[in-house]
Amino acid sequence: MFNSNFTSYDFIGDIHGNADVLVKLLNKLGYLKSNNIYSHPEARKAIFMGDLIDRGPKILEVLQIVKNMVDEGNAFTIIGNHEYNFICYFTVVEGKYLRAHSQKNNSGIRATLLALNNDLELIHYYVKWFRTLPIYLDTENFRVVHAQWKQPFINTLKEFGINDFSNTEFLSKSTVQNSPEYKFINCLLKGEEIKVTGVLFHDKDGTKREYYRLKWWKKGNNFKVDEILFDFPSEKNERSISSLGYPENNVPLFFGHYCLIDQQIILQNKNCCCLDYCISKGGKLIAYRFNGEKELNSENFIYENTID
Ligand SMILES: [Mn+2]
Repeated sequence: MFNSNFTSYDFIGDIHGNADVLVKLLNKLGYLKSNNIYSHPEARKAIFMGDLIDRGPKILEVLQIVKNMVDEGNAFTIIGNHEYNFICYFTVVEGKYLRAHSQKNNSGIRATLLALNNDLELIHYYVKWFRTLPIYLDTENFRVVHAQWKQPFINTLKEFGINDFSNTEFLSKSTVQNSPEYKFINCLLKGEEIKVTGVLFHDKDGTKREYYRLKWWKKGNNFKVDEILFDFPSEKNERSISSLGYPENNVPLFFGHYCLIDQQIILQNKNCCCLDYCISKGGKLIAYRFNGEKELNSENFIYENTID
């Protein structure tokens, strides 16, 4: 699927239903629409980081644009945690939904259901497609995962021959808290979190929690908590945290998920690049134009802002 001699890829961050911005970005990148399908005149290919759905305002249009490109061989997309949640929400195993239809889960999925007109046939059409999307891409020239590249977990998935959610048993196990499958999927699609006892964080839903998302791409032994954890309150905390980072000699890695709103567009590392700048909250939709370089270059970012 990925020829090692072909390296003309445009990696595109989390879209979350922002079709108009996506179209502007595709145009800026030189993709042209014909017969309702975007393609690049120089045969470049787009690679999406997942999280196509939820939030809005044009989720169905995003799905159509991306799926048409993928079906035509003009693009690839991996799965994000939002597509994963969507699959689980609509999959019943032993008489139970794999993702509870709780008030919180219902509200997370509402925009997508509205966009799909609550049409069960259309919903299951996309569930079926999402279940074919790779969890990660591991090629000779680059890698892609939605949130975190954790080599031992990838290795185990490879041993089991699993790289999507087409297997219902695996899907089902991945929803059982503290199972190995849960641990792997939670890490690759949502990223590791570190528990800091006694320091409560009020997340966006107002829930208090002690877990903080780790800036796992940083490498070192003595990080202060506020250097390496997202949203850590500015209280004094003496604890130090070590992190393995992403190996310097590995091929460039692209990921999304971390919603880097109000942050400068920078590379996390010379071979490590987050492309999620939180388009649904007034941020940007970002692409990285790749041509096979081993060391990434921040001049290769191309982006579009939210359309008011
Ligand atoms: Mn995500």
